[in-house]
Amino acid sequence: MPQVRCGNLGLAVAFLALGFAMPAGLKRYYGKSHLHFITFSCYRRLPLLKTVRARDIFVQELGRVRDEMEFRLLGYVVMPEHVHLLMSEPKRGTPSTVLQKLKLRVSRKMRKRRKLAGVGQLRLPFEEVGGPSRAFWQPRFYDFNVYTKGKKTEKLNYMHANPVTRRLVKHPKEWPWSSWSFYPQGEPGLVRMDAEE
Ligand code: NI
Repeated sequence: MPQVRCGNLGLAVAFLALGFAMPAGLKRYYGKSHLHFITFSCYRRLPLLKTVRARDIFVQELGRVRDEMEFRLLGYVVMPEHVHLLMSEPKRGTPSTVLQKLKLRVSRKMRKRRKLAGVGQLRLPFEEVGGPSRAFWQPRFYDFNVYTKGKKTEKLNYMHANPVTRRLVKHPKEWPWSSWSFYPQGEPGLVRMDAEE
């Protein structure tokens, strides 16, 4: 399902028609200058971001899409099979259009890498399990509006602790694919972080 407003509306209508409440995090609230805590996963939650290379590509594209669409990036973590972002709304478009672009850009880059690597060599798992569509991302994303300082801190702490909770590392500093080094030290990490306003 495309990450656009009409798509979400269609989803909302479908849920209402089935007599269900819209699942939390799928309903969009835009235009209130809130921050957005976004969560999205790799296709079937496969660990398609398990390599250093894949996570580096993701972070690089995240920075590029931020510059192009002009949103403020306040926090992130790239996990082996999912990503969290804390971001402002972009100058043009919505978090949905940002996610659409980012997901497309990253999956294209990953495919390009596969071609460069040559046939039969370095087969990425999504080729084997993703089938002919070679999907990289799970459709949709979860979006929670963040508009208090307390919630912002909570989400940042949650993101930075994620690799430790998952026992990938012992300390957040050992996982460079997050905004940890920026808080509160303000040290630059793999991608530039933005000031809140
Ligand atoms: Ni997580």
